[in-house]
Amino acid sequence: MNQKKLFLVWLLALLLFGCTPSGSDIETTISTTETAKSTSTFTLEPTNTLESTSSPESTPTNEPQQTFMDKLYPEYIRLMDYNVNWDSIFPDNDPLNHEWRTANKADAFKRLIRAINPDIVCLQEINPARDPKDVSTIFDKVLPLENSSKWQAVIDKDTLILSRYSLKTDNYRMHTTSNQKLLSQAAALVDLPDDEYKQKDIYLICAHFDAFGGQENIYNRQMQADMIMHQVADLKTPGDNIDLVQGTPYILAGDFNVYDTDPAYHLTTLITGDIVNENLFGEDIQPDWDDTPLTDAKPSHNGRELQYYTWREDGSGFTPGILDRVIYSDSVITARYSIILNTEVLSLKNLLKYELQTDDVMMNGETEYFDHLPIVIDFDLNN
Ligand SMILES: [Ca+2]
Ligand SMILES: [Ca+2]
Ligand SMILES: [Ca+2]
Ligand SMILES: [Ca+2]
Repeated sequence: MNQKKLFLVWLLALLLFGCTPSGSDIETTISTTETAKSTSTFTLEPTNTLESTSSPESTPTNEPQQTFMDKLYPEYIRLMDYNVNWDSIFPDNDPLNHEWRTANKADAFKRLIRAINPDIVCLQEINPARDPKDVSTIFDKVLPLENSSKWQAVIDKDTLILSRYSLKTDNYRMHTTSNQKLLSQAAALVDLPDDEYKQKDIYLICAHFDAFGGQENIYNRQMQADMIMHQVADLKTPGDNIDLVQGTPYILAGDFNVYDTDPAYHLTTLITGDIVNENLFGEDIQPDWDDTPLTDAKPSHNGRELQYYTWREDGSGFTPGILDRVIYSDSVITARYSIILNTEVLSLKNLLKYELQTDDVMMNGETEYFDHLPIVIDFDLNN
């Protein structure tokens, strides 16, 4: 039993015996049980269901208030982005498990997607040899759709897009030449139901950029970003390979491997449209529909605006980092709720409410090995 479980048992015992610990008691206990966690800011969860610190003070109003993880309005589109760590979401005996698979998170993944209840999903580190149905059948079991509809899925290399709405890929894929194939990422138009969203759909690129340091990998990441901006230039203007209806919201999600050990200029490219390899991918662009930069959603752990890392492995020699991003065309779509779901610091009340377990986002809870954490963003299409 680790220290956190001991702490939860202690807290339960206090509640059972009717004692109410003062805030300072709790802080003291936490500071003594959490001293080993050098990079963790661990504070007590608020006692209400709203885990965010950003909400306004309670003002009487008829408007619904954001609570933790609940969609504020049903018409918001919820995106989940998650690097799952090579095929960890499949059972041990799955013959298609990737050779780099190290963990079995099959049950935890089911709990996470049930709790998050996304509309569209971008996953990375799925064995490229898989049929995308391997993943969509998991969603069909855990989050069955009405009218016997099925979850839709497309895969490109290890990146996979899932949607509860139909996905269009003809004329919406990334258009790479034969020697640019490795730069390709999963891409699809999410065809939202016209009766609810009129003519509005969402275009999603689900990316996994080259990993590790070194000049070659840094160069490859820049090429991948340039390639995506080339695609954005195409989708905005009539002709060439892809055309979107003017004002169609688009989202660039995934694991962009944004490290603090290199300049990570590829992130700047993805937001500002400054293409570096202009001889290959064309002139710089103004990526948003109103010719402004895009926006990085910058979610925080459980919406509390204290921690922002999306990857962490203590003892690896690397500091926790924001490797994973959700970047979007903010002129036509707004992120109303942005969180990194971290079950490890989730209040007991919300663990119980969402039927999650403390270690659900961990590869190894004893060593603070999270690998990547899931990101949840609610998009409002009415702006
Ligand atoms: Ca539609
Ligand atoms: Ca075009
Ligand atoms: Ca440039
Ligand atoms: Ca903008």
